[in-house]
Amino acid sequence: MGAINAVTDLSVEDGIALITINYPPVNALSHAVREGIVNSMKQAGADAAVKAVVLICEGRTFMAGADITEFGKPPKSPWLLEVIESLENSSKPVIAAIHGTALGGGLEVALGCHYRVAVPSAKCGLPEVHLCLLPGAGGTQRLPRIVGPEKALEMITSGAHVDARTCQAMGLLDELVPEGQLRASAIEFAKKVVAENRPLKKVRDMNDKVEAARGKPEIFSEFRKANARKFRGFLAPEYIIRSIEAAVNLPFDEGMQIERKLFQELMDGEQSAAQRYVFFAERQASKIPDLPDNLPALPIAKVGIVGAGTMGGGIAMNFANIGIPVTIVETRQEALERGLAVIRKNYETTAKRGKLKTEDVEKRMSLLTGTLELEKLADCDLIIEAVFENMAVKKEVFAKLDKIAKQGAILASNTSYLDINEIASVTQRPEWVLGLHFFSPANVMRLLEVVRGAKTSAQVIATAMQLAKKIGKVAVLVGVCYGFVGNRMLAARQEQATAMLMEGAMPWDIDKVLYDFGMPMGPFAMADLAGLDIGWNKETSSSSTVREVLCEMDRRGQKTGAGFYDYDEQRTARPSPVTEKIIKDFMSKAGATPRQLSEQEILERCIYPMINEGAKILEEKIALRPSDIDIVWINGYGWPVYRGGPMFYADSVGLANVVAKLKEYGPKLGAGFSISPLLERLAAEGKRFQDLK
Ligand code: T1G
Ligand code: NAD
Repeated sequence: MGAINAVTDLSVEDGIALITINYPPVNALSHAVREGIVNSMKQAGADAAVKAVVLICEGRTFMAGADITEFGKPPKSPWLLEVIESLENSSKPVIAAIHGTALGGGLEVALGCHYRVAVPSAKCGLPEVHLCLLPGAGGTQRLPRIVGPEKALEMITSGAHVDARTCQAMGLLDELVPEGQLRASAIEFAKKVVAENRPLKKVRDMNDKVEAARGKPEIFSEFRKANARKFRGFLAPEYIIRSIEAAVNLPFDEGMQIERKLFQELMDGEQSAAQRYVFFAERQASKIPDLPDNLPALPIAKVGIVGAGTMGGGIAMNFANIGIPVTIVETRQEALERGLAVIRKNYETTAKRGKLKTEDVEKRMSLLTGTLELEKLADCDLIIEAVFENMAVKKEVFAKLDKIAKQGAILASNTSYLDINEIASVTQRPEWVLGLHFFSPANVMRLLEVVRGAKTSAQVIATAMQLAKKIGKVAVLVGVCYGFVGNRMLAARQEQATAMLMEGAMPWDIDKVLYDFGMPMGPFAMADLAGLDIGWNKETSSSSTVREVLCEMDRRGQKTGAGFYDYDEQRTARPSPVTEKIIKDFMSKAGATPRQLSEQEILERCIYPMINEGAKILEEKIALRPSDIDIVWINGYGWPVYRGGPMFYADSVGLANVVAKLKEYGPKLGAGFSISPLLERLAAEGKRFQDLK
């Protein structure tokens, strides 16, 4: 037998044919892999000595799906459906041997096999929803036949990677075999199937569970209702539900046609194009051109956090979650206890939701040590400062850390806006200083802006980028400027949102437009959540802005039950006549005449200046690539992933349109506003940000 093609090998052992796929990094179902399987099945089928077939993969994982890099290119036969038919229609038993992650088309291939065995560390999932797709090779028709429609709805709309034991319990896997013995165990399993003359279990023919759900439309209507908020704006979940409905209500082949039609509609849609762009953009973000690939990361075995406030606590949890001991320093015992209590409460809440075992709560808490002595951080490998956003306070802390911390310790600041170079300048080791900008809540938000200072060393950056992945963060490398990437662009949006209040729009008008666009909330609801008094000083307050007046009236946001909005006991926001009057007073004092702003104008004046600021950030090399900016906004500010991020969105509306609108709004955008030369050039050349290399 031997090599069928460059990525497929066919061998026979004791009458069992082994089709072995080897197409790094994740054995994606490229054309060559598909061809390899189909041709191997033909050969194995024709060989009388072959009694059964095992499909297995080399490398770190079973097939992790269709080859996403082939999407949008002319498809080549054999299609995935042909591959699956060649397996399912085999006259000899076919066993899928799974390790790593059997995902998407990879799991669909396994569902086309008659039996599935896996090692306990394996996971299975249909994550196509994250690409705004649905499993288009029978996944929505075969999975419900095995696990039932309810579980299939959960699994496919969440795209979750389900552990092997749970998969076995659901009937998705026939047997778990010992770790490291997959190949031999799969062969033994195949021999057992032959010896016991077990049937060729075709999933397509397993109709009990779907028939049992027939005539129960409430399964789907209740699922839609229960997830309406979570699925808001996303197309794929509804398409998945409809496809599974077809699996319940129609014969297999008709259901497959519905699945195919729905799949193609999604594949041809804007949302999938955006989410596929984001898939690769997220992976691109970790690639730093001027960092040697093999630069080893420094070991981080002990972490110190300075400040146990809103951010310090959440940051500490990220490290305790992966077993790294953390020492947290505060100035007062009361602040320290409050900070540690918040961490325990967060863990206990997660445990109550069944997402953490009680013993793990204690294990993680035991990794946290509180102290009032900065000196206790002397042997830390990494120290992250999260004290007040005040340059003098931060410089004082860094000057002390410079004397206390061991040589080779990385010193990081979680500052939201301040100059990392200035902070580093108070130390004798600026090459060990950088910004690690987490987002609130720091134990939840996936984004980490890694801020490279002028003197930060390559090894410190490499260590930070790799550590981010270990703590489950998406790291984006950014340069030093006020507010880095995310907050700098946010300021451009906030400035316009505030300006439009003086033209006739109310906070709730502006928030509605951004909410309908897909943001989790608008700028004013967000300000109320964070607290209107961040950066506000009672002593110097002079009623010069709407925000100041609100704070002076003790309307400091959700925490005081009122801010831009009024809040009831359930913290539900309602437009406030108080705020409306304050705004109208400001307008009449300014002699401004209110006018009706269209939703289109509100949207463009909030988003286009952000895009323009993004272009300036690229000009100044504060960000490496436009897609990094998109990853910042999707993972740090709730930009809807199905719109690809502000720079991708700009390309989708057309840079020439963005420039034209910015020119049209001109003076309304403020005295200091100017259009980025890069944006103007690309627009004039009919190019996109994606064309920037
Ligand atoms: N196609 C092509 N390349 C892929 C790929 C795929 N499916 N999956 C991963 N890669 C590349 C990735 O770009 C990166 O490349 C490298 O592999 C390592 O990935 C009909 C239509 C498998 C859990 O959605 O979730 O099947 O950057 O950095 O963190 O129904 O990759 O090194 O050059 O993410 O260890 C459904 C997507 C496809 C799974 C591994 N499948 N992949 O995670 O490594 S749609 C998916 C993942 C489909 C059918 C439909 C993860 C992973 P590079 P990585 P990782
Ligand atoms: P916070 O006021 O909630 O907490 C700061 C803590 O630092 C307080 O508990 C204070 O007692 C402590 N502290 C002050 N000086 C100290 C010192 N010398 N030694 C030890 N502890 C000291 O503030 P926060 O919201 O956690 O913000 C902390 C930093 O993180 C700021 O730079 C902020 O800009 C940044 N940040 C905040 C957010 C956010 O949403 N809150 C998001 C990202 C970054």
